[in-house]
Amino acid sequence: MTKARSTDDLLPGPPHDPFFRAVTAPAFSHELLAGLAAGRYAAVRVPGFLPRERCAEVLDALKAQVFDSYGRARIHPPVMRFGVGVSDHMADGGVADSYWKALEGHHEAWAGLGLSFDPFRTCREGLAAHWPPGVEVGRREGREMGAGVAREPNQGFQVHFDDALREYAGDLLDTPLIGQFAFNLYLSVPPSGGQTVLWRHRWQPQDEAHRIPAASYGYDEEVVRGAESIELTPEVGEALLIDPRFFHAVRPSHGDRRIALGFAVGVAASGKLLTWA
Ligand SMILES: O=C(O)CCC(=O)C(=O)O
Ligand SMILES: [Fe+2]
Repeated sequence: MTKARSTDDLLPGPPHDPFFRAVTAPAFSHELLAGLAAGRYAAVRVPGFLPRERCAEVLDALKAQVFDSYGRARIHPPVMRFGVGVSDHMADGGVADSYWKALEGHHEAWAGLGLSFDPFRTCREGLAAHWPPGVEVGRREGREMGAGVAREPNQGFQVHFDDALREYAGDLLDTPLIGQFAFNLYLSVPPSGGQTVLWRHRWQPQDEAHRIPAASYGYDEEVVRGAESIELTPEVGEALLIDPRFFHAVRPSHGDRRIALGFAVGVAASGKLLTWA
């Protein structure tokens, strides 16, 4: 007979999946990246990933800019952004020419901030510092994708998942992916709200009944009812890497702007990390 190991085991409560957990660490170690890809973790947090002064430099520059909004038919409530994301340029399961055109303006806009460093490069380098296959910005038909965007979901992100395999017909990048992550680096967080919530639920066909409305990226929260969840309150300078195939959401912010640098990360069969936005 097995003995209960602690009083926790004696208390009635919802069963817990020990692999559905967020770990906090001083760096993205090899073990953590491999564990996130393998499904041993749901999220990895690295507080202080970007030093305060560097966060402030990017934030101050961004605050002087006018943010754009994601396509409002698909993203509601609206999410503001500075920079170009491919999700606004999807066409027939592929990438519309408008994406490449928009990227030119994106490069000009980011260069116009006059930053002393390239924040997306710094994020990539920190992400892959202990990952020998390395990281680079992904390519499609030989052309380099966007490196990242600044996103401001002050009214939150609806419950959704991200999976390039399901969003695009064929491979989005020139290299097929065997795993995917979503990277966020928080530059400004509100005093209340703004939590990132992850549910231990991956898309299944029946979930489409909860999509709101037909063209939206989001699902009614009913879709994750009863699923185990993790709620994370981001801190300035923190980097968060999640498995975006778990349904996730961002709660509305109160009292200040919630601005994060973000990009998608794919794992190629070679192990190389490939980013895009
Ligand atoms: O801002 C966040 O914390 C998460 C945003 C999100 O949906 C993602 O990175 O895929
Ligand atoms: Fe997402």
